[in-house]
Amino acid sequence: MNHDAIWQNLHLCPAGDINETLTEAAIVVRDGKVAWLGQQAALPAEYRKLPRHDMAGRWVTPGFIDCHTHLVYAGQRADEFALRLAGASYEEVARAGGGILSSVRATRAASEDELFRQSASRLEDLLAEGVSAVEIKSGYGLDLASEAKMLRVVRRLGQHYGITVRTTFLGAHALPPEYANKPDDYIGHLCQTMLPALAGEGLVDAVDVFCEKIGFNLAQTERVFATAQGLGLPVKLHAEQLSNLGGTALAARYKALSADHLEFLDEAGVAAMAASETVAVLLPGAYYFIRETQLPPLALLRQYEVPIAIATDSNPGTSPATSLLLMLNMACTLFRLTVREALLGVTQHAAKALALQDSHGLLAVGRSADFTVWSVASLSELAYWLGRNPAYQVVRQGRIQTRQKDTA
Ligand code: DI6
Ligand code: FE
Repeated sequence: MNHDAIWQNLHLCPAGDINETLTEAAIVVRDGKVAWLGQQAALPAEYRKLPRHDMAGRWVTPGFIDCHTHLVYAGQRADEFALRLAGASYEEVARAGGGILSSVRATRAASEDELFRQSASRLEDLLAEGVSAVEIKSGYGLDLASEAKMLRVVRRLGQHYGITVRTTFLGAHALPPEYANKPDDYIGHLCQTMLPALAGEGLVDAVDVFCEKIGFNLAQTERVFATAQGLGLPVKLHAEQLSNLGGTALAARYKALSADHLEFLDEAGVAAMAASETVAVLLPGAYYFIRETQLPPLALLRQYEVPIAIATDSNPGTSPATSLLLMLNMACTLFRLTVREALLGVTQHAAKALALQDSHGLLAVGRSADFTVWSVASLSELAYWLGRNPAYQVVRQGRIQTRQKDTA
């Protein structure tokens, strides 16, 4: 069936930048791609006969990008949440064998279909908010077969929903029980066996490490990065979330696509990121959920003009979030981002954090027609509502995915 059509009578924010908008605009979609966009009055004659969707003055943005998630896992950790409410810290729970390792047990035990089913329901929440590309990490398998299972589920999710997914291998997320007290042996196994095998199957788009006192140290992180580099894979890093180990500077040396979390990042780390054009991915859901009080160094990131992205970090331990819109709000209220910064953080800058800037995060002629029509009077509403989704239409590859109640 032919879906070519004109979306007209809309306000357009084509680059995710609220300072660059068009009113009385139109988008022409042909073969799933943007064929033309601009001021409606300038619509070229050749398109005038196409069917039209009237948007009654609603706002349109590019499809959003969630550039840091651990969305594929089995089970949940509400009981651990209750323990933490009773006074246990995230580190204490982790050291007692709970935390990430309890999700590893559940994920290893789940069949691939069951893992797909549980993860798909979380992904659908994101898609309903107009997310059209998502990064999903492994790291709850921690052995070759289970990590492969997770990454295959990620690929299947992308195919099933017709969205862009980027897989990130996070085998260095926690120490599996088989290697208790032998972190260097595990990293050796990861570098010699796991990562080459998974990359060989085409399951790995990027490589990440949890560089933290309760994760892996700088030397171990560098071994993983060197292996990734040898395989031609880009790297990312969970860095300076709970303490400052200097992971960001190491990541910058390896030209990391992004360094993520960053609450404890110092000026030297920010300068290193600026020099290597590494994106700073801020994760307000995790900051909120573990009741962190150390704020990421926003003033320094601005001063050094480091691009800032915002993501859900969707995971069972520190950010059981399935709403990117809620993260926009939290990035503004908790971290003091402006609405402009927040929206750039889920469009252009998030695309850059995944090396997708040439295809995603911006609506332009020739690119995939992935956009969201919002029933809002101004784009500030996208960061304003707490737990409300004003998406009117989600359009992917030129096809209307959902039509929701009009919230305006
Ligand atoms: N940092 C986080 O916030 C998550 N992983 C990571 O490396 C937490 C993952 C979990 O607790 O399950
Ligand atoms: Fe994370």
